[in-house]
Amino acid sequence: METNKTFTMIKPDAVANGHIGAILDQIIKSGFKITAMKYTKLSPETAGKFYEVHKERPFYGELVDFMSSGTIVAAILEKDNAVEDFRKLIGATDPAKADKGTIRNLYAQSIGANAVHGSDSDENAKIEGAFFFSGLEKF
Ligand code: 3AN
Repeated sequence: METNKTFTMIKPDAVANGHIGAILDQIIKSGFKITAMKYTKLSPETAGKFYEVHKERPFYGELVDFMSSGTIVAAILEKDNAVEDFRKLIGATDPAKADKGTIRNLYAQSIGANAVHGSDSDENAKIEGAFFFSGLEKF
């Protein structure tokens, strides 16, 4: 299993609030290398497909609406122990519970509008990266 790559999105709340630069800066200064990046907007269909694993959860509709509500930045990140280290850097799903100085502590609005996504396993990092960046074998 790979352990050196993860996938992230800067979510519509953080993009709309002007935090792209600060978040990317924090990611890079924490030792991650950006190996692919895309500035884009998801349709409700695409957001629904991306979050299909959460289909049965009560917040699925809200999540899909939110993630297709504005521009996002999707990126593949590289670093030793990338998945785990990035989850630490972003903090808990609920920003009220996120450690001080984490990206969600600094920039998230709520448990739904929580500034950034980070893959939760190597397997999902691969699937999620391929969802946005196809045909880029070396990434
Ligand atoms: P994480 O992004 O920290 O891995 P998950 O996988 O539990 O968290 O949830 C995926 C996404 O669904 C979260 N990033 C968040 O935007 C949204 N979400 C999770 N729990 C809730 C909730 N209770 N209400 C609204 N949105 C939620």
